[in-house]
Amino acid sequence: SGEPHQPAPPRLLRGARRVLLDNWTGTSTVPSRGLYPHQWSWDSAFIAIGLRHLSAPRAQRELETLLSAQWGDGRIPHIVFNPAVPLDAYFPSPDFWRSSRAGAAAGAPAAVETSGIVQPPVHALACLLVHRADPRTSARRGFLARLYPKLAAWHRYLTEARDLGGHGLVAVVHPWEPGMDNSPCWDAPLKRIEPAAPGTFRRADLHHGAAADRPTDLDYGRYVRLAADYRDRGYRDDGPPPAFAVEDPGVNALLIASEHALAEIATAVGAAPAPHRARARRLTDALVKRLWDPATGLFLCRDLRDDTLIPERGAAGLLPLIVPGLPPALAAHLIRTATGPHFGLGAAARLVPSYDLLGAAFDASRYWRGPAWFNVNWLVERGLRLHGAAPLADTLRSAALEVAVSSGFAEYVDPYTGQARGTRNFSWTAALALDLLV
Ligand code: 9WN
Repeated sequence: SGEPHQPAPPRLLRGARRVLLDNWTGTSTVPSRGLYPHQWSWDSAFIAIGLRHLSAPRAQRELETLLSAQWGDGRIPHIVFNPAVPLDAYFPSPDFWRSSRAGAAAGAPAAVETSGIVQPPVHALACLLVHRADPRTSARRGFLARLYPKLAAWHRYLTEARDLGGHGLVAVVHPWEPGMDNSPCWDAPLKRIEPAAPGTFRRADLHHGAAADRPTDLDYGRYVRLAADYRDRGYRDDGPPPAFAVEDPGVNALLIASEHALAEIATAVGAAPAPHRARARRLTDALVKRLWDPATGLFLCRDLRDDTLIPERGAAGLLPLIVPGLPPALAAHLIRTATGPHFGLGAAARLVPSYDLLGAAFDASRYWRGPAWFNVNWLVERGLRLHGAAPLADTLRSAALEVAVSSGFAEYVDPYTGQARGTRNFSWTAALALDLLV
């Protein structure tokens, strides 16, 4: 087509605004109208980061809606269900999770149905950025003052109930929790899980996406088994260790970045920032000690079932670049890894892939097994800037803006060609492009 190589910013602005307006429900934003018709936890955080440039009150509302579904034990559920959406529009639906009954002992809300697992804690970071976009409106609405105790309870849940290994890091108990569902990093730990029988559940995602872009039926069988087992133990984190328990560098890096943000928020509301800074330092030490792998120059996932590092290079291992207190030598090493043959930044790849370009399991189309995602690229872009690699950040930023527009705000893209994969008009793609633009 006669597409100009460099998208005109007005086109990007118009397109991104349209996606975010179309996907707004009145109280929050759906990730996509067809494939994901409810509210997702880390999507809402990324969406709010972009939405703040269009409407600060709306961005505040996005996060308030999510946090109003917080459980008594502090967890923020990964999905908040919209009761107006038919049950068969998304699987697993509220009648699978049964949060208000199965999660009652863990403090699941009675008035709204949610899932029972979590997603990466980007929320405090998002709240701070949303506040900064319009501090006056934020102060008038008491935005930070109302959200601070909720965010503190959320981080407490993660660092206490979810420190399953007892080594000072957060563990995930389901592949949906780190948000990178079918990453090859989960292949080995998932092998131990007996999949739910194919006839016992009905996927809804294949009505909206190409099967080759999505996880397999076998993956889904295991996702269902793990989620049902967690539900059947009342979503409790004490008791026998779960069958799937992994320390993920992305989740922990985002928690650390959010803990630093929480220190700023504490200061803004007249609370003490020091405990948050201390916790961020402790988490950073544990992250380096438990997950840094000098041989690959990357952070790896640690399988708690046998306490070993999983020898797969996932993009989550680059996300500690977002950590302000990362030792400079490690940051430099991570940047070399990002620009090397496995991730191809500034070289073979247009955008940072979700998984090792040279890995045996690499697949340029299939979801988290190779395609480039815009939230990952936004985080890497921010991290490069944070650690003094501005020219490389500029290169990545231009590529991300170009591909966001040319792909129709795709959910993910082929990391080499930028060709659209998954669903289109995806909210966080639009939101984060907007944030990179302004
Ligand atoms: C399961 C909503 C979510 C994202 C995840 C992404 C995908 C869900 C699914 O969509 O996961 O939570 O149905 O595949 O992997 O990161 O938050 O956009």
